[in-house]
Amino acid sequence: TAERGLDRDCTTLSRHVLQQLQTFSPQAQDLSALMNRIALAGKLIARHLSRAGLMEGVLGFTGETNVQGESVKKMDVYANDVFIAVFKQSGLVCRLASEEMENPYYIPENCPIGRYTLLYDPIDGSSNTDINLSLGSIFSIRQQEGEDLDGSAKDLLASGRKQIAAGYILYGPSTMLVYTIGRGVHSFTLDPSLGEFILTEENIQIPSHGPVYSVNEGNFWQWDESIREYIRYVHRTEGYTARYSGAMVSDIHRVLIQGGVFLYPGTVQKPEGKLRLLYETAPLAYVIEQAGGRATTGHENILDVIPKKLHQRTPLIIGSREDVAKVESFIQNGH
Ligand code: AHM
Ligand code: MG
Repeated sequence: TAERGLDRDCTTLSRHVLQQLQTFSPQAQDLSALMNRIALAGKLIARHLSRAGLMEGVLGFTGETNVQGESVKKMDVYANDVFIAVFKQSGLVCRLASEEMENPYYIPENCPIGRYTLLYDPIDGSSNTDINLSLGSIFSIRQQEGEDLDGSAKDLLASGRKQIAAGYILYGPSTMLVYTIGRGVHSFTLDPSLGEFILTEENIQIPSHGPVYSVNEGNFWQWDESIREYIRYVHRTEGYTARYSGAMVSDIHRVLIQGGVFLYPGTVQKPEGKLRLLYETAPLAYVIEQAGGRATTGHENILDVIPKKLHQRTPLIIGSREDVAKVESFIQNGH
């Protein structure tokens, strides 16, 4: 059995970023360094997760509630702090904004020169934490626009088209990193003995249609009738299969590879749904669009949505072109 890493001449993540940009331009160097830092955060979190059950005080809730009104887990705090610690030393990032922090976190020592902002969800799928199931981290990088002298970070209230890199880390049986810098989507697998993310697949293309539909059907009576109608259509049509893990990074990763659609629609109580635009839906939309798929709120391309606030939520319908179009047609035309 040949080892993939050797077969492929061990293309590491940082080398891959440089190769894609085919240049030693400052931006190529910056992006390579930024991706390297994200990879380091991923390795630290993966290591912590793999031993979580063996350590005291690592799992469970902190007893606090975050800005979103959700109970915070110790793992959320740990992973949030890992990203901060890793980017403090990067020199490149002046601000970080995440699901776990009400306002952006500024790194003053990086600010005059740090030209980038990192937006991230440190732990996606928090409900999987204490039961040893798949989790993720989601990241997005934007160029800082203007000086942000008043610390309002207003320049972040711009569409997902402003992302210069985005992706996710999937903590599953192995740890994978999937990213795009606008030149296709590429996946890497962590070789724990080398401590390196090694290229596993380049230019991933999502199938135009697939068997998977991934949605929390427990919310059925909370949805709009058009979403219920779509699900009824799925139920009476042959060839669909339901998959929903509680961590969208893993569900959307499955959809990326096998095709299909992931939905988190609005509900009666939360018309905008649950997921946040800047560090959840926009980065995943960027990845899926780069792989030839689509992401929409049902009425607007996710990458065109301009948020009014940092933690704005959007409904999400994401995946294979034809499957997303089908859901859209139920929302817009009722069939
Ligand atoms: P989180 O970042 O707080 O974990 O929330 C995001 C997660 C998604 O990964 C997942 O698809 C969804 O929330 C599950 O929510 P629900 O239990 O409402 O279906
Ligand atoms: Mg999240």
